Amino acid sequence: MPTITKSTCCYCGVGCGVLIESEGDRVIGIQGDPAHPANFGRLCSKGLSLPLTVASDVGRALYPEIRLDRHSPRRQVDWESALETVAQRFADIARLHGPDAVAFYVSGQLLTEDYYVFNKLAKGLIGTNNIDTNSRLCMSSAVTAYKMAFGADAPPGCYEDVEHAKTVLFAGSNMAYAHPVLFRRLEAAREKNPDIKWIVIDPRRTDTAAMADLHLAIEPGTDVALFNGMLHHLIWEARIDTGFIDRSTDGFAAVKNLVREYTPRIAAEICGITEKDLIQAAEWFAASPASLSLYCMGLNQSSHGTDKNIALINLHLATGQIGRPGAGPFSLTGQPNAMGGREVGGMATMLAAHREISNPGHRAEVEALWDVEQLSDKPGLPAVAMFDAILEGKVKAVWIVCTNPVHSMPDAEKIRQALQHAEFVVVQEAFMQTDTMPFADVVLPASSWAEKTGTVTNSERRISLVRQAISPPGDAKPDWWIANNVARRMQAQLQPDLPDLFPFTSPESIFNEHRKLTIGRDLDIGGLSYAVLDKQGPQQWPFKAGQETGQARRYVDGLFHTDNRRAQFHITKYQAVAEVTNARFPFHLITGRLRDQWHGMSRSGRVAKAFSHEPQPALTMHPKDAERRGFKADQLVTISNKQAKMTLPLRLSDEVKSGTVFAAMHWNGQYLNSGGINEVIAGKVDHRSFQPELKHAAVRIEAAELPWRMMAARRGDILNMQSRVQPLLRECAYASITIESDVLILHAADLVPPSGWLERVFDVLDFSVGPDTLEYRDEQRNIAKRATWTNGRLAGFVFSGDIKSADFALNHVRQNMPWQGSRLAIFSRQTSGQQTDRTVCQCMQVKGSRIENAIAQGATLTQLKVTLGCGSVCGSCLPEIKQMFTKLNVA
Ligand SMILES: Nc1nc2c(c(=O)[nH]1)N[C@H]1C(S)=C(S)[C@@H](COP(=O)(O)OP(=O)(O)OC[C@H]3O[C@@H](n4cnc5c(=O)[nH]c(N)nc54)[C@H](O)[C@@H]3O)O[C@H]1N2
Ligand SMILES: Nc1nc2c(c(=O)[nH]1)N[C@H]1C(S)=C(S)[C@@H](COP(=O)(O)OP(=O)(O)OC[C@H]3O[C@@H](n4cnc5c(=O)[nH]c(N)nc54)[C@H](O)[C@@H]3O)O[C@H]1N2
Ligand code: SF4
Ligand SMILES: [Mo]
Repeated sequence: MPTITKSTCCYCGVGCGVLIESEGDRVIGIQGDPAHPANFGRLCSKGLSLPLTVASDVGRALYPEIRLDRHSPRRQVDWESALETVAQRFADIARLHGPDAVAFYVSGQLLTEDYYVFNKLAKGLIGTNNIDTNSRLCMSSAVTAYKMAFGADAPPGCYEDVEHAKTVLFAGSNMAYAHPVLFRRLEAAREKNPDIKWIVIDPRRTDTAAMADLHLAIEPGTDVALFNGMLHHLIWEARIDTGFIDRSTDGFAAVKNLVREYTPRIAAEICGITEKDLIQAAEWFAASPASLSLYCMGLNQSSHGTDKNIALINLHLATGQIGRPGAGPFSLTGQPNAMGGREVGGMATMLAAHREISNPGHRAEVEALWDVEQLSDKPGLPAVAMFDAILEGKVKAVWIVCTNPVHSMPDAEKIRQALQHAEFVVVQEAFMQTDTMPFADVVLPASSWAEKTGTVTNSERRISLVRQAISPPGDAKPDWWIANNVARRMQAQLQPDLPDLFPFTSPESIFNEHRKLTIGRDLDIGGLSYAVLDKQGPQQWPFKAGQETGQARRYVDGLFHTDNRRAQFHITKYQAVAEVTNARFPFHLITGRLRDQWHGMSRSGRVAKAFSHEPQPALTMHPKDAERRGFKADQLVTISNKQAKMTLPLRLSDEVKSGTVFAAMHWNGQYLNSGGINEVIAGKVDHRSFQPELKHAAVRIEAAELPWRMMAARRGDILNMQSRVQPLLRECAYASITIESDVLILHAADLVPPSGWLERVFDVLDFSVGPDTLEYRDEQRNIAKRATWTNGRLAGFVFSGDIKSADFALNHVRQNMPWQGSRLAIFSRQTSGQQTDRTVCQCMQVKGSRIENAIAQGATLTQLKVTLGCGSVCGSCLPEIKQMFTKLNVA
């Protein structure tokens, strides 16, 4: 009998409830939890494919590993030695060089309980505030702005607001991809009420933007000018809410003065949009009975991300669009527990339960609650500065947990150098093949989704239980357990006289201590416990002792969390992106997400169908820009700036404006010959939030002159093959891995084949010549080909130097049908003009061409769902299908 475990999806900040179906230690199915208030049973393509990510132990971190020095390989050890080594080295370095010589780099994907222990270990025991997280790359501008404007962190609204809003402003958010289940609720609301207006602010015509009533395709980084211009118009036209401004805010006069110079005409010019559109957006925003803005990385990941957030909040305050159902500035959190990390204060710039390091009263409170002597009053190093300090040798030991900085931080080469330079690097991971892993002196294997218990807080401040359904593979342990066991050993060394700081025996015992720290704070969860969460389901904070439920919406009384309870306006001057384009680097490069992949792909990359929507890495360019330069679709181009150079295939689309190119952030050394797009992203930080500008770089694009081409495909055990091919990628000027069901596809290019490379490809993909493996060689033309058959079916090929017949061969590998006729035909036969046909629907694997044909023959959306099945499961493809209807001019 399968067991059903109620838990939470480990991907995005929507925080959908899931029902995990398991048998013994195998997850065999998943469903959305109909009772969970974030998703009411729905899941997106990523959530639905979670069982596939835990189906195999291949590639998982299974046992602790240690290397004695940088020149020897790591070897497997038992937990005792691993815990002791980490405790000893961290304690030694802290004793010898001071507590600030060690650092922790953690993650918004940790559970609150994991986070809590790490934070207490760094700040309470070691006495350093050097604990920062990948949330610095994600939410810190939103946090800073909320605190500046409202005196407290976290979104004021709740998910129900998406159903009450009459104008929805999406700013720098591609919700159709990044928060799909919540997006379904917005779609449903607009279907019910077609008067609802959607405004999307994004330099790209994303699936979200394509569905908008008004898409403002602004120049990258110009949001502040836009918001200031909108406010100018509203002040001029007396569309502001002076009652609310007088009653509930401070600082309006200075803002009014500032926006004087941002006339709609000037602002529209800066943004590269029409004045009419800017005014239309302002009108819809102010006139609406309820305007909701939903914003994400397009605002936060900027060298002036705090200003972008503030300028938008200024608009809400000036128009009184806050504190009512459907109104308010709602920052969407990216990771499943971005909020929980903020709650426990697991960042270099804050203390537990939204307290401030610089506030002596706050420090004293935490000292008393933790029973420790003195917390450091020195702010810790935020992510980018932390890695700079590692490179400079100021920070000597770093413990990286549940994040892959060599891929996700800006300036990948600098991060690699920093980790190379560090004295001691600990990597606590669930998967072995990340780009950060080669730098680990110690690997601590972590249990992961479905294998651990704790809590997470989603975008609407709702705390949900994550429950263990199966045992972790090998010797992997929960993150809190690892931290707690090192901490206990470290306390024995560093602070033996203090009372036991780490008495935790379960996630619940940690939660109970965390709860104590929140009492009396804005996020008071005094009334919450595992028992309450278990019985009443997920709850929003604040949830004080004695209350029956949490608070859905904050600031409904017009009172804020600042000292005088008034919200604060702040002036926001428009500043350009940190790297401006010029004659040498003429293109704006912007970055973002794909629909079915998650970050560094260590998890989603294990699911073949996650590749079907966007099988290959690409740089997207406007067709006119390509034509001007003589570029063709699919050719390889180099992207370069002062920092680095990398190569990607070119994709042509008018989704981007002329002058702007786009690359997805996901691809990295697991599937690509380089570390991915952060090779060329410098990431200058915002001076208040310290968040780096991950969304933008100024770059040059040139044709990559790489005449030697190679393509291979092989049917087999994907995870095994991928792990064997990965080390070969870096040797080529370009190489990438794509996965299609059980076929691995390898593309490579260079001036000439790297010496011995091809032989290694034959070897790792199992192409040794024999009765079922044919070879063709033309030494003069530098062509080498092999193909192999299993049970009379083509099971793979490697074509080097001439890939003209690759499409024909690939189709045969895909189809896996008995081979007819001469096997030798494989080396010469070509198919004509194969069009790349993308898989639009991941769940039912429906190709775009089939959907288009059906639409052309008059099918309605409902008929498509019935006949082809597309859009009938998770709905993530609906925005794209709706665009197809529009494109084919069918209403
Ligand atoms: N499928 C999928 N979903 C995810 C994730 C994932 O990896 N995959 N990750 C999760 C996480 S951690 C996060 S933080 C969220 C991110 O969610 P989003 O922020 O919605 O996603 P992104 O694609 O990173 O960026 C959003 C948009 O910002 C636009 N943009 C770039 N520059 C600018 C600018 O200057 N101004 C404006 N207004 N827009 C700009 C980009 O074109 C892009 O479409 O997604 C979460 N959900
Ligand atoms: N250019 C550019 N760069 C970006 C962005 C962008 O838009 N553009 N977005 C940024 C944003 S918003 C974010 S959030 C970051 C994300 O960047 P990362 O944090 O690097 O992203 P992930 O790949 O999700 O890393 C999580 C790691 O934890 C591991 N893991 C999974 N489960 C567990 C577990 O239970 N325990 C432990 N210990 N490990 C586990 C996974 O295998 C994975 O390697 O990237 C940032 N970088
Ligand atoms: S929207 Fe998708 S990825 Fe996000 S929590 Fe829900 S199922 Fe998971
Ligand atoms: Mo994020």
